[in-house]
Amino acid sequence: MSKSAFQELLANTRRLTILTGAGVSAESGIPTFRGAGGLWRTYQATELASPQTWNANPGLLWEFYNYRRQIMLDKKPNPAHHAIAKIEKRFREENRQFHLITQNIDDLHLEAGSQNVTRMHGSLWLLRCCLCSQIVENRNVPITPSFEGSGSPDPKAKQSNFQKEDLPKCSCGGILRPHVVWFGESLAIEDMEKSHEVSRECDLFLVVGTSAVVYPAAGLSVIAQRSGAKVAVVNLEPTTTDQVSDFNFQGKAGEILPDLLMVE
Ligand code: BV8
Ligand code: ZN
Repeated sequence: MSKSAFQELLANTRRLTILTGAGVSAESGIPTFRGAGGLWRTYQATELASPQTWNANPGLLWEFYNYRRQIMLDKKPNPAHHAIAKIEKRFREENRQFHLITQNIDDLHLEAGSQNVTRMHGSLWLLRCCLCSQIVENRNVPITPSFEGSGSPDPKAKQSNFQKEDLPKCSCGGILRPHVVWFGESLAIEDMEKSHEVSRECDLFLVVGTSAVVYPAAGLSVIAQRSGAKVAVVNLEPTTTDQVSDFNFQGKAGEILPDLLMVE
């Protein structure tokens, strides 16, 4: 189906839900997971992001996240993030429902002005105490002075050897970890419930820049489609979501979305 058919549908949509993945931040210069950028040193990002790695070597995992926080310092929202924030504003002004579900932890959607956002996998800028579970915002780069200059993705970079005293601490004395969802960890129940609700109840479900490999996020488009929503995909490449999609727009999100959502 064509762009004009999509735009006709968008004009008559009462409830719009958008799901984004790493591809929406690619044009901001942030490496995606499964592209070439998915490697850090000799590890796949998906191998590192696990409680097993944390328990075995919290210093290595903090090096990885310290690096990802560091590369965010000069990154900005791109036209895809701005288009999504603008269509939300239009829906709010026209009393129509909008919700954004993102798998990304870079917070660029918030920086672009998106408000109704569920960050299913957490945030690079939130830390959680392993002892008292307190969640704190923390924008220190490096995360602690011991991590100054650490985190190089170069496979030949010297292996980290951080001690507990090098790691960030909570006011209660506990060690602070990134407040992100690792593989094998459950999502926050309120995020799961909200994501399911807005996928079930929308008329139009727009999926932008995700390889649809990671669950439960990858299952949301099926929930939307089964609940009667139309599904649209914006991606550089074919993904499994195409099996349930009514519309498919191949290309860069930053180039497609401002025109597709008519928020030039
Ligand atoms: C869980 C945070 C219950 C950390 C991340 C079935 C049901 C339930 C669980 C599972 C299941 N099957 C398998 C599992 C386990 C696992 C899973 O899904 N594994 C995968 C690898 C098979 N899921 C979990 O563990 C989840 N937990 O379900 O709890 C449970 C509990 C115990 C045991 C079992 C189940 C937790 C998953 C969350 C993991 N955390 N991130 C961090 O970021 O460091 S996931 C990580 O991958 C990122 O969040 C990322 O967003 C996400 C998904 O990747 P994408 O965003 O899609 O990025 P990717 O690079 O893959 O693709 C980019 C796409 O963009 C590409 O298609 C590309 O073509 C496109 N693109 C690129 N440039 C552009 C573009 N498109 C448009 N424009 C461009 N310019
Ligand atoms: Zn604490």
